[in-house]
Formats: sequence, C-alpha cells, structure tokens
Amino acid sequence: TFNGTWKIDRNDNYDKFMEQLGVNMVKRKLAAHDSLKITLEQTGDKFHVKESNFRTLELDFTLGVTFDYSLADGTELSGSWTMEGDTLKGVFNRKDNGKPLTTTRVIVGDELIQSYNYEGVDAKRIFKRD
Ligand code: MYR
Repeated sequence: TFNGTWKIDRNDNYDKFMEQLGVNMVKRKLAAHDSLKITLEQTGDKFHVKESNFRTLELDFTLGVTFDYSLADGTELSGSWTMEGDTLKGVFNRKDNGKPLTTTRVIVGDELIQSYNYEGVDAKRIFKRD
C-alpha cells in the first residue's frame, strides 16, 4: 500500500533532471534539499495527496482522470496517473511546450521510489516512511 507519510531520503540524478526541465541552478540547489514529505491516502481509484516542502499543497486525483499540476517553479503540467500492477504510472505533459514528463511510484521493501523522465533524462527520489 502507498498509504502513509513518506519523507525524502535521497535523490538519484535529480539535479540533471531538473536541469533538463530548465530549472536554474539556485532553484535546483534549493529543490535538492527540500525535505519533501508526501502523504498518500488511497480509497479505491481515488487518491488524496499532501505535499510539503517549501510549499504545502493538497490535491485529489482519480486514476485515469486528467488533472492539472503546477511545479514549484510555476511550470504547468496536465496528465494522469494509472495503476499497472503495483506501480503507479504518471504521464504528464508540460503546458508550455507539450513535451511529456513521465513518473512512476513503486514500493520496494520499506521504501517508496518515485522515478522521473523528461527528454531522455531519468531521475529518482527515494522516500522512507515518516
Ligand atoms: C502527485 O501525485 O504528487 C501530484 C501529481 C504529480 C505530477 C508529476 C510530478 C512531477 C514532479 C517533477 C519535479 C520537478 C521539480 C522541478
């Protein structure tokens, strides 16, 4: 189950990923140490999400239903999550250039691993239960 509160433990290639997205160096340095916490509550095909780092936000999404999401730097995405086996798969598109940003969430052991891809660059953020 994805349910619970997850605290960032470590990143893999996240700086390169953000660079590919066009995030400037100062913001990348801040984002790399953002102490991100994510709380996920799944009820059937609906998820309630709370995120806190330098901003806090709450949102709801339904698997397979498109929604809008703004990154911390203001970049707007639109897309959806689906469940494939035990993996959450997100396919989003940047609204400014139409390019896809894909992401997955999977539980491996006692960790939640979120993977990202944008324009050929892969990254991971790895979370532990809070
Ligand atoms: C959620 O389930 O948390 C909401 C939807 C997330 C959409 C995809 C998030 C991509 C985040 C990329 C981080 C880039 C930082 C500049």
